[in-house]
Amino acid sequence: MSKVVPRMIGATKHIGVSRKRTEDPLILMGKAKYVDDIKLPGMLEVAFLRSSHAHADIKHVNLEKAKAHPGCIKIVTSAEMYGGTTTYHDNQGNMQPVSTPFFAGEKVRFVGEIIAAVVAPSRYVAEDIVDLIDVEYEPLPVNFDAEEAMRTKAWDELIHEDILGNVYFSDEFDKGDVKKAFREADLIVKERVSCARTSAAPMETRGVVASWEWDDTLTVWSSTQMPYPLRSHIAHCLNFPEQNLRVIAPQVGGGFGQKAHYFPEEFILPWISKDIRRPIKWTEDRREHLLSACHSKQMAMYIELAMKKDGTILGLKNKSIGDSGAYSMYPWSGILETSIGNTVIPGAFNFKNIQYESAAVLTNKTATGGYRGVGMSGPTFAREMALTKAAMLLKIDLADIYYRNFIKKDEFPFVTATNQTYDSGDYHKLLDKLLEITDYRKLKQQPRLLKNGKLRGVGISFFVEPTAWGSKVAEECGIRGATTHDSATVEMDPSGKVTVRSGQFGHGQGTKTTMAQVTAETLGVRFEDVRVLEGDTASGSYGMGTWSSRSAVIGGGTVIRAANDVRMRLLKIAAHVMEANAADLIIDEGVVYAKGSPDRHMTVGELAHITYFDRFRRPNTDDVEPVLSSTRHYDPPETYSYGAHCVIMELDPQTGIIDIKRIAAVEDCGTMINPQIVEGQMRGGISQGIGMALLESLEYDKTGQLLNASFMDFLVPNALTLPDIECAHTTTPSPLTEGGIKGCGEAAMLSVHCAFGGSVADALSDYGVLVPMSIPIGPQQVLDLIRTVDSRR
Ligand code: MCN
Repeated sequence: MSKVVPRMIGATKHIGVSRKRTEDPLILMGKAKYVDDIKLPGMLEVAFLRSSHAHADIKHVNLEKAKAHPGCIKIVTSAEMYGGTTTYHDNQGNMQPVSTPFFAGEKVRFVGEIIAAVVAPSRYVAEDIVDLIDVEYEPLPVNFDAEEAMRTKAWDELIHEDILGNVYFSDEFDKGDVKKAFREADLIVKERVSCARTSAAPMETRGVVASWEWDDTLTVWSSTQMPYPLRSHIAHCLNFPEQNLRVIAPQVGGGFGQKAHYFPEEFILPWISKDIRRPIKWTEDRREHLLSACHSKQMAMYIELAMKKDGTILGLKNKSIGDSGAYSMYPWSGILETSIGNTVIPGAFNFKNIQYESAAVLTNKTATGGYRGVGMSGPTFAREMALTKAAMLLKIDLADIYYRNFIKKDEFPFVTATNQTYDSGDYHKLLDKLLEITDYRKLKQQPRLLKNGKLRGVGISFFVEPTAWGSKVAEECGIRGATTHDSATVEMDPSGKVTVRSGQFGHGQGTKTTMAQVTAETLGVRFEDVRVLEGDTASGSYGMGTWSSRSAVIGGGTVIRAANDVRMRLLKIAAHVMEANAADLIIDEGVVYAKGSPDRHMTVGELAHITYFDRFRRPNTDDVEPVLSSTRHYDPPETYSYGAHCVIMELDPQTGIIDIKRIAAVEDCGTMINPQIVEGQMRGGISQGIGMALLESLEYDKTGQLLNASFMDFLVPNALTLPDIECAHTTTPSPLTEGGIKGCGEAAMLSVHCAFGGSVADALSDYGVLVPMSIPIGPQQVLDLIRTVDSRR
C-alpha cells in the first residue's frame, strides 16, 4: 500500500505541539469512571478462593459449609468450567503450549491460583464464604528456582506432566564467526547477570464487570489494554457469539504491559453472569494483584563479551534463562520475556558475531508476562554491565567504547547481527547531547570522594527500542503468526466536526489527545473539533490494543491514512462547489481556501453540510460518495527509537545507600506528536526504572510462598521520593512510518537501571573494578561489592 505523504512534516500547527491532555480534567476532578465505578442494578460481587500451596494435588474441595451460608448465591469451580483456558491459538513457534486454566483442577501450581469463585451480594459476604471452603491439598515438591527446575528429572517435580525439564520454550542463534572473535580477543568479560522478579504496580488493579442481558448480549468492562482482542478471546473461549459481545475498557489506571494479557477472571465473570443472569463485579485487591496478576523480568543471563584492547567489540555470547512461573500468559507467553531480549541485545552497536540461547522455564510461582521494556531490560543490563566492566579493565571511558562501536548514521538502514532492520538513527549526535547537558567529561575527571564522605558515581547507558511491532518484527522475534495491525475510522459529520473511532486505547498515555492532534494536522481542522472514541468495541474500530509503544506509530498511521482520505474527498467536493482545481485548494483550521486568493473560502462545516444534504451542489458522480468517512488499517514496518540515560548519584560507603542527584535522558522517537506527552512517558518510565534498579524484588521462600505481597514490603518509588528528571531530544524521523513517527513508551526501562549499575561501578572505582551484576542494587549489594575488595586484600 502506498505511503501517504502527510501534511504534517514541516508543519507545526498540531504536530510537535505540547497540548495539554484532554483526558486529564476528568481524572483530576475525580470524575473519570474506572471499572470499580460501574454500578448496575442488581449487581452481585465475586471473591476468589486462591491456592495457599505452590505445588499440590487437590484431593478434595468441600463446599458444604460455604453453600450453607445465607449470602451464597453461587460457587463455581473447575467442575463447572472444566478444561477452560485463556488460550485462543498457539502461535509462538517452537513453544510447548502451557495454557492458563480458568480454575485449578486436580493440581495447583502457584500460590494465588484460582480454585473457586464465590458470588454473593457484596464482596464482604463473598470473602466470608470463601473462608468456609475447605480444600484438601497433598503437597508436591516445589520448584522455586528456574535453573534448578531445568535440571529436575523427578516426575512429581514436573510442573506440567508433559513438559520435561520444565523448559517449555528454547531457542538458539548463531551469526558470524563467534569462535574466531573470542580467539582473537584481547579481553573476555564473562559474567552471570541477573534481574529480580518484579511486578508492574498500576494505581488501578485489575477489575471486571460482566452483564448478560435477555437479548443474549453480554457487556464486559475490564481494566484491560486490549479491548478488541479480549472480545475475540472471550467469544472464542466461552463459545459466545462475538457480534453480541461488547468489551469496554473504561478509564484504566495504568497497565504497563501487565494488563495486555488474558486473565482467567476475564472469562469467569462473563460465564457466571450469563449463567445466573445477573450483572457481577470483581475488583482485585493489592494482595491478589501482587500474587496473581503476572510478574515480570526475572532472568539469569550468562554473558561473554570479546573485546580488542582499543575498545572494539568483537563478539558476544549470551544465554538467558527466564523464570516464567507456572503458566504461559497469553497471548504472549514466557517466550516474550526470554526471546526478545536476545534479539535486541546488539543495541546500538555494530556487533558482527553473536551467539545466544534462550530458555523459558516453568517454576511454581506466578506466571511472568509483559511489563514495560518487556524482555529487554535484562539482556540490555547484561550487555551494558559487561561493557562497563570491559571499559574499566581496558581503562577506556564507556562513552568512548560507545562511540567506537556505534552503528554510523550513514549505515542506515542497518541490518543487525540478529536480523533486525534499523530504520534510521544518529547515535553519535544523541550521545554528544547527553554528555554535553550533563557535563559528563568534566564530572568524570573530578575526585569521587566528596567532603561529606560519600562517593560520587556517574553512569551512562545507551539503548535501542524496537517500537510499534508490526507483524514482521513479531515474526522475527519468533512470535509466529502474530498479527499486529490496527484500524481507525475518521468521520466528518454534516456539521464539519470530526469523530475518530480508534483501534487504539490509551490507559494513561494520552492517546485521545495525540490522535486528535494527528487528525487535526492531517485533515486541516481545529484540534477542538476532533473527538476520539476509544476503549469500547461498540464504537471503535478493530485494533490490537496499546502495548509495545505502538499507538503513536500504528494508531497514528491508521488515523493519518483515514484522515487523508477524508481530506481528499473534501477537497474534491470543495473543488466542485468552489469551481476551483482541487490542487489549488488548502484546508487549514477548518477553512478551505483557494491558494493565492484567501477571500475565496468556505468552512468545512458548509462543505460537509453540502456533502450530506445538498445533492444539487455536491458532485453527482459515483466516485464521490455523499459521506465523509474512511476506515483504514496499518501494519507498520520496523522502526527503532533510541536514547541514553545518565545517572549522577552519591553513594554512602558505610551504609550502601544511594542518593540520586541527577537523572538526565535524551531520547529520539522520530517525529514527536506531543513533546510534553513524550517527556511524561520518559519520566514515567524512568520512575519505574528506578524502582527496578534500586528497590523491587518479589521474594519467594522455598515453599513457594510470596513473602512481600503488599506495598509495605514490596517497595516501589513514589512521587515524594523521585528526583527531578531532565529530558532532552534529538529528532530523526523514520523514513518508513507514516509521518516519521517512532514510539517511545518503553524506552526508559531498557536503560536507566544500566546507568545506575554504571554509576555504582564508577562510585566504587577507587576500590577496583566492582560492577554490580544484579538488580535491584540495594544497600546490601553495594556493601557486598565493597566487601569483595576487603576479602581480596
Ligand atoms: N508519542 C508522541 N510522539 C511520538 C511517540 C509517542 O507524542 N513520537 C505519544 C503517543 O501519541 C502516546 C504516548 O506518547 O500518547 C505513548 O506513545 P507510544 O510510544 O506509541 O506508546 P503506546 O501509546 O503504545 O503505549 C504503550 C507503552 C507501553 S508499551 C507501556 S508498557 C506503557 C507506556 O506506553 N504503559 C503505560 N506508557 C504508559 N503510560 C501510562 N501512563 N500508563 C501505562 O500503563
